[in-house]
Amino acid sequence: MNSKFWISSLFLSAIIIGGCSSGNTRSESESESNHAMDHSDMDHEKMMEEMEGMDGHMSHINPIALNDSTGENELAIPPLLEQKNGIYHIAAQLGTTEIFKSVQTETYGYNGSFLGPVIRVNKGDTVTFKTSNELSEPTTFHWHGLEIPGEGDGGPHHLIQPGKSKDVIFTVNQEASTLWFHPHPEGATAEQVYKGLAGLIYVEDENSKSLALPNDYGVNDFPLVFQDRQFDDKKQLNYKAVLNEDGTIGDTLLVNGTLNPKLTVGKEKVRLRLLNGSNARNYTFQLNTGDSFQQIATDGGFLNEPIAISEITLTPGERAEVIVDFSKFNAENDISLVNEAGNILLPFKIGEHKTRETTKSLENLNDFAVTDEERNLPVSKRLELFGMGMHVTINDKQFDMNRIDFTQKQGETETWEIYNKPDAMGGMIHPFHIHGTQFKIVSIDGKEPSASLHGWKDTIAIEAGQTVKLAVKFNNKGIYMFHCHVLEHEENGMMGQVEVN
Ligand SMILES: [Cu+2]
Repeated sequence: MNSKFWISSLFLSAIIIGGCSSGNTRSESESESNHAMDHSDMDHEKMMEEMEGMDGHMSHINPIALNDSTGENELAIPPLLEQKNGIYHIAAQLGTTEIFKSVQTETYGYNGSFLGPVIRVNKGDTVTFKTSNELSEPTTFHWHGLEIPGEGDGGPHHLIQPGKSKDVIFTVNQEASTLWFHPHPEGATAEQVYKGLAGLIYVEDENSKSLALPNDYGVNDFPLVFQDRQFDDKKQLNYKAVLNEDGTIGDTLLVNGTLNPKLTVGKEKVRLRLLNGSNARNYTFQLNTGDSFQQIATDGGFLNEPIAISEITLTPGERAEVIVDFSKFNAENDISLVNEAGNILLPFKIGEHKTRETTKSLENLNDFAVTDEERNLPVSKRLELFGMGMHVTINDKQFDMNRIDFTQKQGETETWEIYNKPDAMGGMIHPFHIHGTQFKIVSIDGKEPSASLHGWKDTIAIEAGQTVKLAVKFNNKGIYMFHCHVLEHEENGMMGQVEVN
């Protein structure tokens, strides 16, 4: 299609609907669209100039639809990596992987050719992550969601050269949660993740072990890493060829690296730990039948009690844990996890087996609360996210490794106010992530967040025009990144640094 025509019609539709569109937007309220238009005049010319040169690449919408999973392959379950005398070995490696039948695709992985293991740690344990770089390029090991001293965080300052190793020693000091890890080298994060560097971290504690939750790994408790990819004619991952400055998306979904996956489950309650590990695509997860399921956890811990929902949106970097009760379905039912467009992400095959009795109710999972003190704290850090493509900024600045943008005292809670300033196109969702902390969402546009967000978070989807207030506390010292988790926005400079001392 003629790109200018496509872009101008897109612009026109942006005016008509007054916001970013279907695939990448959670809601379009009228106030939002009016707000977006207030800003459009001054930015209009600059944006139109940019769009002329953009070669049809725009991800204000998700222009590439996902293929349905045919369900022909059983979902891969990553190996569990447990400690041996407190030590975990984690190596970034090059390899080839048979994603498509009889085709070898060049990939990256941790302790293997593609993706990584699930690293399981226990609260209170002092552990050593022995990391090594067996790639032919520098990388880092970043632990997304982990409260860890800055020097072990694996941000862009912590490059490990090929053939080199680094030990990261720390004490696990946060509650049970599903975290993840991935590289974070400046300029190569998006490509390295795209090629397969990502894995999960499970934090367990006394609470998670005593609750009546499904917790048999790979039996009734499943990790699900969602990543969309665009393969070339030779079924290779040619990142530079498909790179989109506003977020690289593809037509092919891999779940745990499996193409066309299906998951065989018992006739029982099953726990799904969802990670949006994509570079840029958002997913609104639903059951094809419209049935509800229960959300039990956010990024950094359990909700206070399970909540019944019929859909949940995760932007890149975000996690949620949900429980689907398959005891009400049987083998004849055609049950799948689908996205907002109805694309089949993961079909389920329901067996007759049962792992355990599921009569125990699930209540009192946690005691999370936003206190009055946190609610009434004045704003001490203001951030404005703005722009698109190569021109994304935070407070009008692009990332500079030699600039500290903010400082904060260890153990002190501050209120961060983050505004996603719309552009002439309406703008897009920026998933905002802070390293080294789990924060609380105090408000979104002055209102209480939904029950789904009433828990510990490290990444929050901020829609165009929205202002969020977060209560942020760092329990460790060091330099931490904060950034948009659309990996191409991060690469393009939508990132800053806070020094905690
Ligand atoms: Cu962004």
